[in-house]
Amino acid sequence: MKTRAAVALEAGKPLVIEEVDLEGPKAGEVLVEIKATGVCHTDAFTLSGADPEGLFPSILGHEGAGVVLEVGVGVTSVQPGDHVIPLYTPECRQCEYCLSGKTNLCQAVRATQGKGLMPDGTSRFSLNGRMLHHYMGCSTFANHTVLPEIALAKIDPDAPFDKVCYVGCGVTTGVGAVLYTAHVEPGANVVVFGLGGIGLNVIQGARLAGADMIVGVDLNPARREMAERFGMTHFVNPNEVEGDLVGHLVELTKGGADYSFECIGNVNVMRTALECCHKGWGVSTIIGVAGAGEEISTRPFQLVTGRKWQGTAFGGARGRTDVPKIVDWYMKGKIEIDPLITHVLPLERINEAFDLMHEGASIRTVVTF
Ligand code: NAD
Ligand code: DAO
Ligand code: ZN
Repeated sequence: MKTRAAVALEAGKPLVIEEVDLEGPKAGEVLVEIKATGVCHTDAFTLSGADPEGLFPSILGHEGAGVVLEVGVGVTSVQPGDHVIPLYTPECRQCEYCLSGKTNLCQAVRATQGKGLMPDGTSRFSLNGRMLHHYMGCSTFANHTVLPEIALAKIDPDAPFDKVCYVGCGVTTGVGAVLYTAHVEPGANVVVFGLGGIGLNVIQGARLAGADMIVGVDLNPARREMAERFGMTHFVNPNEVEGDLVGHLVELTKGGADYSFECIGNVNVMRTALECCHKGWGVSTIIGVAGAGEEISTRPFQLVTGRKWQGTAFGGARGRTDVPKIVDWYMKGKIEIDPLITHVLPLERINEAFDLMHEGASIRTVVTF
């Protein structure tokens, strides 16, 4: 079939809207009509050329929602008409990783997904006879895409596509980091570095967990209002702190954070996030993705004296199990999404979504088809 897609022909160039060819689903695969997709920093990172694993030409996008149109042989967990969210972290429930119960990093299709291919080692997309790579196993910047069955979360059919697409990455990453990775408990003190599309979801995750003090740290004072709406109790702008930021945060939290989260991708901030944690038990979770080749450092004595450093991908969420629940939380009003979607654009204007992101003017732009 033909479908409309925003194609990344080469690094550093705007996406180009094209009619591309899409082959139907093979065994274990599913054809999905994408109704809406968020545009995330990771898409921009790959498009910029800075992502060492970026492949071109490709169809980017990994934060979508849509409807199942057709299923391949052997598919049992979804059927045509089901509403779904594509998962860049699939959940096969059979691999060593899934069965361990210790991680959400299912490895069932990891090798081919990382090469921009479907599990059989081929691509379903092409343009004028030239193969186009899939992206993060999702390629949601296309009106139609094909995914492995294990990479689809079946969701409430009443959930609005243009809102819950954000659960496909940002919401789950932020809220999940608090609930599934850090396991924040009621009454905890939490410090969140970076109040963007991820950090604001960490804030609302901390509120959901019953955290007491929720400190937000951002250089952009314009982020304060939204963060307060999502549950932030104290705002710190590092530019307004005289002296040492770590000392300031330790004093504010009366001894240090029980939990901190780095939601920027800045290795210096990662260090601050660890060191502002409470001696003896503070846990710092890295969410931000640092630039290629960058490294973190601290004095090992920070760890010897009981602080813990960890990271999380997709908030530690097991996609097929947890994503439908998070959509339900949204539908029941337990979490908010609507205010975070600051811009909605048609596919033809998708490049403007990247401009808005780079200007810091948007929290999330959603593209509709
Ligand atoms: P964003 O740009 O929307 O937000 C970043 C925020 O950090 C902005 O508000 C900015 O003002 C603030 N900031 C920048 N430098 C700062 C500094 N030195 N001190 C304090 N604040 C600072 O980004 P986002 O969409 O929220 O993404 C955050 C990070 O999370 C990115 O690195 C992204 O790649 C990563 N991410 C990780 C996962 C995962 O599974 N681990 C998933 C999605 C995104
Ligand atoms: O299993 O080796 C692996 C890789 C899993 C990829 C996890 C993605 C990490 C988060 C990147 C940003 C997502 C938008
Ligand atoms: Zn698995």
